[in-house]
Amino acid sequence: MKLDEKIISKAIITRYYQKILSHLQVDVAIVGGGPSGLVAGYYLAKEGHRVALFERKLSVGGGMWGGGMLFNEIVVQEDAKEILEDFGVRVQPWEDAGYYTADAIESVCSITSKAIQAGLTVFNCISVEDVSVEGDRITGLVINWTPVEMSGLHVDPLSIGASFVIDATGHDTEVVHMVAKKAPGKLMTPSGDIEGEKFMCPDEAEKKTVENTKEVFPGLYVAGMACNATFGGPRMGPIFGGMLLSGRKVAALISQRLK
Ligand code: 48F
Repeated sequence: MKLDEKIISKAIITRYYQKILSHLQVDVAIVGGGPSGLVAGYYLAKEGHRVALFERKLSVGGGMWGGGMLFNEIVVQEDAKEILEDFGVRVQPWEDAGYYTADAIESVCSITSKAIQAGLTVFNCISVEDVSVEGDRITGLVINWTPVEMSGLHVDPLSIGASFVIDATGHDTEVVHMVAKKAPGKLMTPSGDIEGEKFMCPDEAEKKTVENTKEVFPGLYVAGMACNATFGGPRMGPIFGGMLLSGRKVAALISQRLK
């Protein structure tokens, strides 16, 4: 068979077009493809919800690829181990002290692969630049190609409708910032605005990340590092359990509301 570049191009364009068209309205839109966003996407998709994840970069995985300071091993604590095992990631106990290690590359690849096979649709190289709000509830996202954002081209964005949105953008908690800018004082935080991340304290940060995994504005939830940045918990240490537990918790909270 002689390969025809026009047929190949048509296949790529048509399939992508079908994919994006079928996700113009979703149950849950996740912003950020780090560990918390991917884990949330997996558990939501597994429950049968229509879920799209938008990631600014070419590759998902966020801060997980580099383990700690580019040593590409991750550490999780006892209660997060079963989440890695749900994804088929091989974990090894560390000194029988309740810590476990896993290869960072295997973790990102296995979590991503299982999440997509469970039904999560990932749109990479797309940046969320704003949100849609009707009344006092979030109703969707405003998106654009990352290269458009990077080059500063004057190109209008497009919109995606969502019943729920998860801000899983990490330290920068970008979606919450977008809401806070246009609806000052309206967040479900103690001050009504973003509380900001405090100094590093791994033990407290892990607990607070899970505790702070909740709704911050009607229809908008936070997961992962964005939780402490929004609600004022400490910065994490080089441990990933809280991210995984937060992703699973936000999926359970939203799933409950979608029922
Ligand atoms: O930072 P990131 O990995 O977030 P996370 O899930 O996990 C944090 C851990 O990696 C690590 C830790 C702390 O000790 O355990 O730091 O909370 O992933 C966030 C992802 O969001 C993307 C960004 O490129 C990254 O991959 N992102 C950020 N802003 C946007 C976005 C945006 N506006 N639109 C699309 N993607």
